[in-house]
Amino acid sequence: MKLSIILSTHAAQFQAVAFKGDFQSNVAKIAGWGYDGVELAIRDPRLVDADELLRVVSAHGLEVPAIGTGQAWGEEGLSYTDRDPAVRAAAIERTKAHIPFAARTGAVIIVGLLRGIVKPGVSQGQAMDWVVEALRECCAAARPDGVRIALEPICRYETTLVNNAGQGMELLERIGADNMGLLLDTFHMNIEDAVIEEAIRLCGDRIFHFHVADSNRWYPGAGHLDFESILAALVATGYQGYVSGEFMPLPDADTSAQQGIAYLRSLELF
Ligand code: LER
Ligand code: MN
Repeated sequence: MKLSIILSTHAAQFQAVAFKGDFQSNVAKIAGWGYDGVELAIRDPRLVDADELLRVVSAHGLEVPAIGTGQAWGEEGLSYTDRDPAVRAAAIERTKAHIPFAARTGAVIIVGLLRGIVKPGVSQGQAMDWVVEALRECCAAARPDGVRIALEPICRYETTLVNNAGQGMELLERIGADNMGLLLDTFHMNIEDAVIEEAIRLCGDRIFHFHVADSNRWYPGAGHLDFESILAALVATGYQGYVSGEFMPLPDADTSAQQGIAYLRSLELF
């Protein structure tokens, strides 16, 4: 199974991203530690030079398994569930704007908090309808290029819109697109899914991407999750994608990345 870690192309506020800024030297370090890929967190594709990003990543022998989009929410407040239709439309357009780079790299486009939260004056049902409409439109736009989109169940402390694996599968059912799947994140599953391995089995071949952090959102091995068992369940689904580190840069970014990969590679599965 291949391993990646998240790298933001720009400075960002979200804390569970170990590497931000100074792209080239971060890519070199990540490759040097033995990772196979970098998951790129890109706020706005118009702000990055895709050719240059790919040149740097390829020069270090890395792949780009996924593109994270959450900074458009975190830094700009875009979401599919805003009361303002212009903001909802902008969130959909921003998702679509990732399609060309995703097509070039084979990356999955991640929808985390870009779906948004339930804002005052909006019902949960209305918000979910907007999420379904938005993702149907994005999947239709991505399909001709063979691009896949992964919705991430996210814990209750960040949103009420799709917290666990079962709700994620229900959403996929409603969207009804074969290029729509799920991103499962062990940090969120530890809070929301009664048995993480069962959640993985439930999602099966609809798992398009996978985030790892330990129970405390430190690097795997720093908390109490049973990664041997969790990743065995993932392998048993036939998953061929990346396991991507999304954890706090603690005690510092370099140490967390090195400890995380050392621990994961020490498991039989890698
Ligand atoms: C993003 O992948 C994630 O896991 C969320 O916690 C972001 O808010
Ligand atoms: Mn995540």
